Amino acid sequence: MALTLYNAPQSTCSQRVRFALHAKGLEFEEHKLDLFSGDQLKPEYLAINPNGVVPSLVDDGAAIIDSAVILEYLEDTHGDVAPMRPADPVRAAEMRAMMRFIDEVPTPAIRIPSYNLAFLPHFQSMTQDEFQALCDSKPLRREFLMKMGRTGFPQADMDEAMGRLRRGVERMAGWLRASGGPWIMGPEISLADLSILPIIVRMDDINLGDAWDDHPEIGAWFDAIRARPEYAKTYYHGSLLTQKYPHLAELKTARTGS
Ligand SMILES: N[C@@H](CCC(=O)N[C@@H](CS)C(=O)NCC(=O)O)C(=O)O
Repeated sequence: MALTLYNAPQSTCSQRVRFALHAKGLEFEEHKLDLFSGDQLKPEYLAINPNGVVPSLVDDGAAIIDSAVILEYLEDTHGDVAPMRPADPVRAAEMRAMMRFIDEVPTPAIRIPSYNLAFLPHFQSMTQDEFQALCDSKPLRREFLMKMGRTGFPQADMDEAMGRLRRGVERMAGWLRASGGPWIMGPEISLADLSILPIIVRMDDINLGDAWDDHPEIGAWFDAIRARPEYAKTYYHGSLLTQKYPHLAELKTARTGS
């Protein structure tokens, strides 16, 4: 079985899938797309993923798209190695409900500060016509980009996103307390942990890590997942925004001293 992953180092959705592939010890060919050059909108990639986003996994010629779908697909095809979905259907349903919550509430929210704090300059030098053409070329993110415009999301959108991120953090802390940890569903790591991982990493990276100052269970979870060997493989150099955008690194150093 030949696996090919189309993804981007800093893409949060890609990071979930990289983590799962490494956790299962699967060999895969990695294609890194440059999302700001528009690799994801080229006809040859749209033939794989008509949504024009990463990640996509191609398994012996079959294209599997959407990170949550890919995570489930890897359980279907490689569930015998490092299983991350409970065998009991009720527990599996609980996990899927957590994944849906994560994809409804914090996942869309993290894009707002990410774009405002890091990605916005990529769009600011464009003319309005160029920017509109870019928006129109995006099958999934046209309206999102238009809302951002070339001046960034307004404060009201940032506040709303922060509220959603805080609700995600609260819910995660509740899951960890209820399960007793160390993972969201208890003693075994599951797809729920992988789903929220890139959000927690991104929040920490862009200086929003104080959102769990009152939730030591999240700090302990974060330490535990960072200690796993697949974490370092997933977050290779260049995967964090602070590794690409020096102003974010300076902000973080000023707050945490590290
Ligand atoms: N629901 C999709 C969302 C994928 C997505 O939004 N990917 C972003 C990176 S995290 C992307 O490719 N953006 C490219 C663009 O906006 O043009 C998934 O989970 O795979």
